[in-house]
Amino acid sequence: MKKNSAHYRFCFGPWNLSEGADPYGPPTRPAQSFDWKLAQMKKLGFDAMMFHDDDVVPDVDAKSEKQIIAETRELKKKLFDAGIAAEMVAPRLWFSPKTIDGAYTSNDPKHRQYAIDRSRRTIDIANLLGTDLIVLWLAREGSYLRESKNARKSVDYLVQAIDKMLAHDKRVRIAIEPKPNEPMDHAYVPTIGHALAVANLTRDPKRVGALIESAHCTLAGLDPSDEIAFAMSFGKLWSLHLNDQNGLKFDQDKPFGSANLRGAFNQVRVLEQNHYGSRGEYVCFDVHPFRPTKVEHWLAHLDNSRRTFLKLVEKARSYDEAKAAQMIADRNYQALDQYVIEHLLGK
Ligand code: GLO
Ligand code: MG
Repeated sequence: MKKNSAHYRFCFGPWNLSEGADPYGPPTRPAQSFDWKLAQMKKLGFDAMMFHDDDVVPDVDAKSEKQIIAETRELKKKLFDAGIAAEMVAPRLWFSPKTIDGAYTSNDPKHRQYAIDRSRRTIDIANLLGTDLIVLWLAREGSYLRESKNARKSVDYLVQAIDKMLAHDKRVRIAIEPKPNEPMDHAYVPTIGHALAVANLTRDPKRVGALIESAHCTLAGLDPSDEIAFAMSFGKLWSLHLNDQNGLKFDQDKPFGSANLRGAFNQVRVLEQNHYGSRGEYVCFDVHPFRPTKVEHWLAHLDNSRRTFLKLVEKARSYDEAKAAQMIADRNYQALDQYVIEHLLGK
């Protein structure tokens, strides 16, 4: 295998230092300030932070343009002083009373407009932070019951919204983060194939790509490494949320490699083979601490995910491609299977 000389750069978001609340119980760790989170990121030696618009400007809907600019500049200075880059900004379109029944695909035209206006503001925030990447996790674009929405029209609404964002800024790039379910019963853009198909309908398909999250692929019953390979075939993998997921349940956001180490190896291998990171893309971990995690162990899920990733990079680089090729040529997949297992076990 051709060695990937690119040095990987790592990223997480403020929400990944979460407090442990779930639908059945309250937080298990006290909320921390942004400054504390930034300091932890520095301590861990990560390179970049990803943001929701309201991670940058809390309560963004209630603020004037002037205030938004001032607060974004203030945060930009903190990032600069810490030597941390802003990887992307995502409009948080799933909290507002105006997005209860969907954002870009709401049945109410006023609410669709709200989603577009907020997304344009997100682009302005991203510009001030020095990133051209906007991530769209389409949390509420789907349905709880089929008859409540028009799935055909929803695709038009999505394309129209993305077109407005592309027109707002000539340089902006949009990465769609597909997820098949949760919070919706079914989402309109469940897989990377759907995301790229939607991209193709927009006014500038070159500027619309994708972000893959391992757990979301698993929830769709798909293999994350194949999804990564698919997006990379189109040159469209612009960001990555590595994590893990134990089968078809609620979205678990486990540490990378925690549930399926071999699956994690295959993700790293495909990233290596296709030189992920060579165009400046970051490896982001969209992971959360297990709920019982104590305050003193609060950073471990991020540190561990990166450790696992880097160990798997070594495993991908030391994988004996010639030996594997012989087994493949001989159609001896039993031997290939055992080779992979023993390689991962360190034999
Ligand atoms: C949830 C998503 C979420 C997004 C984030 C950025 O399932 O993975 O964490 O990645 O909001 O848009
Ligand atoms: Mg994610």
